[in-house]
Amino acid sequence: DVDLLTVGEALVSLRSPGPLATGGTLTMHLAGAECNVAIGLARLGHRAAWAGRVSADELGEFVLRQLRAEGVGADGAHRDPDRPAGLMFLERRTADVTRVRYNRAGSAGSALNVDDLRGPLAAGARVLHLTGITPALSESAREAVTWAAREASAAGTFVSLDVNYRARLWSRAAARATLTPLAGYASVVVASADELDLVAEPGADETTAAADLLRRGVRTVLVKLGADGARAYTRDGVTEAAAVPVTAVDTVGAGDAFTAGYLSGHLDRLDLVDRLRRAVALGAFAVAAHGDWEGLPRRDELSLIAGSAAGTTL
Ligand code: KDG
Repeated sequence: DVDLLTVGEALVSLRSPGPLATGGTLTMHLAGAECNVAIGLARLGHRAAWAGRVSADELGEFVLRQLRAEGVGADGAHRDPDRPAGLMFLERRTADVTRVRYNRAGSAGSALNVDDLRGPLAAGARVLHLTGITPALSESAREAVTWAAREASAAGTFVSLDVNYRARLWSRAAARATLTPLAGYASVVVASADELDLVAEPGADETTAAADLLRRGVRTVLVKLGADGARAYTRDGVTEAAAVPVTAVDTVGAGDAFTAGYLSGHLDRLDLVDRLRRAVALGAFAVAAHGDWEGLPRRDELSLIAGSAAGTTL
């Protein structure tokens, strides 16, 4: 069995350095929140696997090659001959504003279903990581993610859920209806402050939402605060971690990196403070480099920015 299994949609991300409407050069990258987390863990030496549906064409091949190149197990990937790859365009509209556009309706990834996940789940994993993106993609994907969470939690597997609300995919009310019960299967729930009420009562503030989740069996509620670091709620109280100060060049993927760092710490059996330290360190690596995951560290690189002075290493 692997350390971490994650399931979701792997996207082909096409990045434009300027306005999309004027064309020009696009660069092609693997994206998808769950893939980002799997890569973050694999870079740190954990055994990570991804399961989902990819198109049966060159784009699907690209996705699988990227995952394998990063050491992520992809034996649980199904090649779908009938559906195209999900695409994401990232348009750098100004130096500070990046716009996202999806072409993913009806994609191979969105056709994920329960049967796709039976084999990967039966193979076993210490951690099952899920996000609130995949259940927004289709009815069958929602069923698949809910089924996987229920099965894993019943088997005593540590389930991680990153709320990851995507307003372009569904309304807050629809997200809440699916994600609130889903969070009940999780051992750790990761959210930004404005996502917490999607897994609790509408309008619940941070403390109330966290208390509610802990009452429902969640062991740790992690609130991502960006440049302000993070807060963790457990039965023992609240623990805070400051962010690692870096020059941010691209915040896409920062949340996934944070989650990967936390789960790496969990797998290494670190205590809460050190799990949070690794989480904010990975978040810093992600924002300090372009790309969703390209800048994530190998284990021997962790100390490069974690509290050490920036500069040239001779
Ligand atoms: O967290 C980064 C993700 O948002 C990106 O890789 C694409 O999964 C993605 C999504 O659906 O937005």
